[in-house]
Amino acid sequence: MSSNVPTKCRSSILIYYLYFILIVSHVLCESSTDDSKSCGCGSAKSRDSSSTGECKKSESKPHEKYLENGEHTVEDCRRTDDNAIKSGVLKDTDKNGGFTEDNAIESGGLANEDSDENGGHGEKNDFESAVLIKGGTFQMGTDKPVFVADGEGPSRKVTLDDFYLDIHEVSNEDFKVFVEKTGHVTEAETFGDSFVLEYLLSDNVKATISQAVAAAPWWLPVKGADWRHPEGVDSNIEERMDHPVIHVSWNDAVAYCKWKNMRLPTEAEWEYACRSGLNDRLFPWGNKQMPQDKHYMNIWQGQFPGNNTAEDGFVSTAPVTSFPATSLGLKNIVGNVWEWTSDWWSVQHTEAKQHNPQGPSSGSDKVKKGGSYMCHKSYCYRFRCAARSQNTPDTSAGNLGFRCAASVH
Ligand SMILES: [Ca+2]
Ligand SMILES: [Ca+2]
Repeated sequence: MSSNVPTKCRSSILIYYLYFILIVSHVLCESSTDDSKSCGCGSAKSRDSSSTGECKKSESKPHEKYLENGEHTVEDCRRTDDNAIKSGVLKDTDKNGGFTEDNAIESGGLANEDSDENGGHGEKNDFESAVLIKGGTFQMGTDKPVFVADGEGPSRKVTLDDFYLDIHEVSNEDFKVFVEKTGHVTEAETFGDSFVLEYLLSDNVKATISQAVAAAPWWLPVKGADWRHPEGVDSNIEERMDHPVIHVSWNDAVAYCKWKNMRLPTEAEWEYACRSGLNDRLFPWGNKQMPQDKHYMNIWQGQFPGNNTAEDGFVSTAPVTSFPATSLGLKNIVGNVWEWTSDWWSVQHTEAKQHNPQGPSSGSDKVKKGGSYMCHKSYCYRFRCAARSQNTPDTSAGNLGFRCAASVH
C-alpha cells in the first residue's frame, strides 16, 4: 500500500497534500486500533489528543515535511495486523515474540560473552569499523509474513558474495568527524526541521509547534531538529556521542559511506547479516524476543506512545555498542534505530534465485530495516530480520540511522 505514495514532495506541496491525506486515511483505516478509528480516519488530531482521548481536527496548515514523509514515518507506528498474526506463524499469546521453541538462543545466534570488543567472529579486514561477512546462500524474506503489505514475502533463495558490514550503526562521533572533514550539511539542516517523537520533546519546544502528523500525532515536525540537536534547538548530543546519528537522510548516509570508501548495504546483505546463519528465524539469535528473559535489543516497553517503561534501559537511542553482539559481531542490527539500505522499495519480488541482488532499478522510496526504539510488538512488529519499511531518500527522523558496507575486491 505504500509503493504508490507520492515522494520527492518538497515541491508541489499542495498537490500532494490531498493525495497524501487519501493514502494515509487508507493506511490508518486498514490498520488502526479502535482508538484511532473512533477519531475518524483521515481527520487530523491535535497533538495533545492522545493524552486527552479526544480527537480534534487540526486547524493548522500541514507542515511541508508532513507531506513528504508523514506517511512513511507512520510506518514505524502502524498497528500490527491482528489477522496476520493469527493466520501467520506468530502466536499472539506468546509474549516472547512468537515461536514456542525452548532453545532460547540457537547456535550461531549471539556472540560468546568473552568475545572480543568487535563481537568475536569477524575476520581482520580493510575497514576497521566493519566485520567481514562470509557470503553464502540464504532464504530472504519469509513465507509467514506479519505485514503482507510490506512485501515481507515470499521467501526466496539469494546468494551473496563476501562483503564487509559495519559492526555498529554510525555514531554521532563518527558523523562529527565526517562533517568536520567534509563540511557536509545534512538535509534536515538544509530544510530546517526534522521529525521527533513528541514523547521526547521539552515543554518549551512543544509549545512552539502548532501542528502534528494527522495520521501519527506522536510525530512532530520540530524546527531546528537535526543530528546535533536531536530534540530541537534546546537539545544537544554532548552526552550522546556514542549514540547512533539520527536525522540523517538516505542521501546523507550515502555521502558518509562514500567518504569512508564504503557504501550502504543492499537489503539482501543487511538481511543476510541479520539472520546470522540461521534459517527462517525471527531474530539474529532465534525466535525468542527475550531469550532467558533478557533484553537483546532496544525497542519499546510499555504503552505506545504515552508510556515508555524503558525496561531495556533506554527511552530513546542507546549507545551503538550496547546490547550483545550477534554471532557475526554486529551490534543493534535489530532495534535502536532503523537502518537505510541501498535498495529502492518494492513489495514485488522475483522468486527466481538471485545473486547479489540490488533491488529495483528505480523507485521513489528506499528500504530501511531493523526497527527502532519506537517499535513495540503490538503496533510495530518490525524488529525482525524479514521486516522492512521505507522512506523517501530525503526523509529524516529521530529514529532513523544507518551503517555502511563494502564489497570485497
Ligand atoms: Ca528501549
Ligand atoms: Ca538498528
